[in-house]
Amino acid sequence: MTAPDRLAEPAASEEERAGQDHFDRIIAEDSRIEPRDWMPAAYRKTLTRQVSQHAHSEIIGMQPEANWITRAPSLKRKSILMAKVQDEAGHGLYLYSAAETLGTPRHELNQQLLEGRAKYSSIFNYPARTWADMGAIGWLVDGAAICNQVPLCRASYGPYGRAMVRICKEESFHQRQGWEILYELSHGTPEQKQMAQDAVNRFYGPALQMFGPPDGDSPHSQQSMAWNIKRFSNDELRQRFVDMMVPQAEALGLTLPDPDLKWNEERGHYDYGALDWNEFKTVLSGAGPCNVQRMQRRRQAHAEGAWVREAAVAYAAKMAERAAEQTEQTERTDRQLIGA
Ligand code: BYC
Repeated sequence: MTAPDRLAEPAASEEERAGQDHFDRIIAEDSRIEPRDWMPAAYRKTLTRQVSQHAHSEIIGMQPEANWITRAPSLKRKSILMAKVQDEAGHGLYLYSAAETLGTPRHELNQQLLEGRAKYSSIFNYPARTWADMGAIGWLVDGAAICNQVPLCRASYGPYGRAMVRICKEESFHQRQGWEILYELSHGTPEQKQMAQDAVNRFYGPALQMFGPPDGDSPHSQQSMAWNIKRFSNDELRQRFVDMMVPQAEALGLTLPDPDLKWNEERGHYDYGALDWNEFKTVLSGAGPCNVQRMQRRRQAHAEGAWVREAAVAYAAKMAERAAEQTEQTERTDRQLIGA
């Protein structure tokens, strides 16, 4: 454990001291913290923030792709896209479940999103204008998600790491379907190839910003890395992503929209041009191209789903009542049998 954290949270009681020692040992051994283990309040807070923001991103992230389900160019494409959007809903559910184990109920996390108190990934505030955008989202956005999320499978918080394992497997399928859409388009007519290139041009920069602000402007990174939540810094993962995407773009026959992209022999990495961090800040402040639309749609879907939640609660109450009646009946029969 880092010294600043110990100073920020002095362990008061003997129980807390023992808890902190246990926590420090687990982190030092690169092992896992589980929900019932003692953990520093700041660790719980940052994880609740990160995991719930991640869950919100999955749920809001359904919107740009759902937009194309009715317009997919074939039945096969439609069913693949539907499965992908459904997967994103599933990812949201695993992540809300993992976040809940930290003590904040799901309805409260959801409320934070609906009231604009919680963030979700900047990338989902961009419009999906053409069918090629489904390819670019799959290839670039899910590609960035894999790069960012594979290390999270080793996050120190057990429920989060375990949720990420399954999510990453599904993300690999998502990236391949995006790649395949772009490959078909870039090997189709000149217009189709242009459509693919245009989608890549629009999504490449925002995909690089998914990794978060540059390390020097990232308030949470240092502590999250000391706690083994994040395994690599934002810039390290961004670099890894660029290095991974350059040969893939070549194989697709498309170009990445960055005139400064160049192999640097000395560093053993690609150099890349500056990103537009003002645009990133604008999107985070709620003024991106689709922020208002995304939140309106989410609030509308939440309101329209009220009857489903009410029905689920009523069904659960009915089942509990039946189970209680059955237990009572069994006990009565038992008492009769033993003549009590
Ligand atoms: N967009 O100190 P930093 C997906 C915020 S889902 C918006 O670096 P941290 C997919 C950050 O939250 C993709 N906000 O923070 C789904 C913090 O704000 P607060 C989502 C961003 O947490 C459906 C502030 O900026 N992936 O791929 O150490 C279909 C300072 O940043 C962004 C995850 O959530 C951003 N891009 O690092 C298809 C992965 N970047 O809370 C695909 C898990 C930063 O202080 N999360 N912020 O107000 C993470 O790995 C980390 O939370 C981040 C940020 C790397 C995103």
